[in-house]
Amino acid sequence: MALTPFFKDIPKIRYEGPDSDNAFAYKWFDANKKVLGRPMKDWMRNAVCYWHTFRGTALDIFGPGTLVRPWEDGTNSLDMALKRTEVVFDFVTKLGVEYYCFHDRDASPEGSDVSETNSNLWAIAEKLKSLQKATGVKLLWGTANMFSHSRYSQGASTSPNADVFAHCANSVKEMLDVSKYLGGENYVFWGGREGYNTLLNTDMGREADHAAKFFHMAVDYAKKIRFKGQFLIEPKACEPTKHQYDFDAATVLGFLRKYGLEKHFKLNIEQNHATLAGHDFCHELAVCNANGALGSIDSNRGDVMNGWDTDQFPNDYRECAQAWTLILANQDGMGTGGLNYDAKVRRDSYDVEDMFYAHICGIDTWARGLRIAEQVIKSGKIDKFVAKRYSSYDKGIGKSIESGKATFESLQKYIVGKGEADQNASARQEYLENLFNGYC
Ligand code: XUL
Ligand code: CO
Repeated sequence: MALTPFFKDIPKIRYEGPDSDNAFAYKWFDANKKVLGRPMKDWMRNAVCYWHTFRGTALDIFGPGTLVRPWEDGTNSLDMALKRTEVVFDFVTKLGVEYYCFHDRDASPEGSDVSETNSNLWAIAEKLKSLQKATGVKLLWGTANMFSHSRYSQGASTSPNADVFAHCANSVKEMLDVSKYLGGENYVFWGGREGYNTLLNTDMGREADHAAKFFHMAVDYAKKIRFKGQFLIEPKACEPTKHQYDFDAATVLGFLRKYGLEKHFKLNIEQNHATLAGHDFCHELAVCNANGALGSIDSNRGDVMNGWDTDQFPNDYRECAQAWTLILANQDGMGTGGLNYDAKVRRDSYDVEDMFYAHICGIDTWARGLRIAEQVIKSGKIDKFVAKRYSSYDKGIGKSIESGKATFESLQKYIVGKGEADQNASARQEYLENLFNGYC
C-alpha cells in the first residue's frame, strides 16, 4: 500500500523507554511486553477515533476551525471521504495502533436521499475493508451518528416524529451490516440527542419505551445477520440535551433490566462522561464490575476547573492505574472492548505533529498506569485488605446473612444477646492511596 505523503516527516512511533528524549516515541507502551501474563497491547487494545482526529476542525462557538490538515480540500464529498480513509490508516499504522472506531457520518457523507447515503457508505466500507486488509488494522467498533443532522434535533429513536425513528432504523441496520462486513468487534450506541430539554413537551415514559423497541430491533437484526460483536451503550449525563436518558452506568443498567435487554448489552464508559454525571471514572467502572457489564472505554479527561465535556487526551497515569485495578479484576480485562481515545487536540494545537503527541501521551498514560497496576495487584495488598474488611461475612452471623438463612428475627435475637456490635476496624483510606506511590 502506498503511503500518503502527509506524515512523511514523522517517524514510526516505537517504544524507547522512560529515558528517551524523543517526543515521537513511547516511554511506557511496549506493545509486546508481558504484563500479568499478557502483552500490553492485548490488555489495552488501543483505538484511534475517526471523528475527533479526522473530522474535528476545532471550531467552537466563538470561532471557526483552526487545525491545519493538508489533505482536506474543504468539501464533504465522497471523493474527499475516499481519499481521507488512506490518511487515517497511515496515521493509525504510524502510531502502531491496532484498532479504529467510526460513526457512519465520520467516514461517509450523506447523499441527496437515504438511498444515496447508503450507497456512499458502502463505497467507503469497501475501501476501509481493503485498507484493513493491507495494514492489519481492525475495527474496534462502529456506530451511527444520530445526533448531528437537524432531523435528530428532538431525538433519534426517542424523537416524537416516527419518521425519524424509521430513519434511525435504516442507519443502524446499515451500520450493523457494515460493522459485520468489517469484522467489527463491538457496536456502540451513544444517545446523543436521546434526552429532553424541557419536560413540558416530553412524554418520558413513551420515549423510553421507544428507545427500548429500537434496541430490541437492533438485537433481532444482529441475530438475523449473525453479527457477533458485543453491543455497548455509552452513558452520558447531559450535553447536548439538558438531561440524557443514558445518564450513567447505574441508570443504563436499570433501563436494560426493565426492558429485558440486559443479556445483550455491556457498557462503554467514558472518563469525561463519568465526571459530567458527578462520578469518578472509577465509580463507573466499579458499577460495571458489580454487574458484569464492563465492555469498553472511551478515554479522555475533563478539566478540573470547569464542568463540561472538554474531551482532552488523558494524562493522569495515577487515575489510570486505579482504573486498571478494576479492569483487571475481570479475567479478560475489557474482553472485546478496548481503549478508544475519544479525545481532541486543543484549538491552538494546529499541526499534524500535535495529533501524534496527543495519542502518544494518551497511550503512554494508560501504559504507565498498567505497569503500576501490575505491581499493586501483584503485591496483593488491596485484595488482602478488602477480603479482611468483609471477613465478618465469612463466618457466623455474616455467613447466615449472605446465604439467605438469616431473618430480622434471628438477627434481632443475635444482637440483643450480644448487647452491642463489634468495633469497626479502620478503613485505611490513606494507607491504600499511598500504595500507588510505591511504584512508578
Ligand atoms: C460524545 C461521545 C461520542 C460517542 C460515540 O460525547 O463520546 O463521540 O463516543 O457516538
Ligand atoms: Co465517547
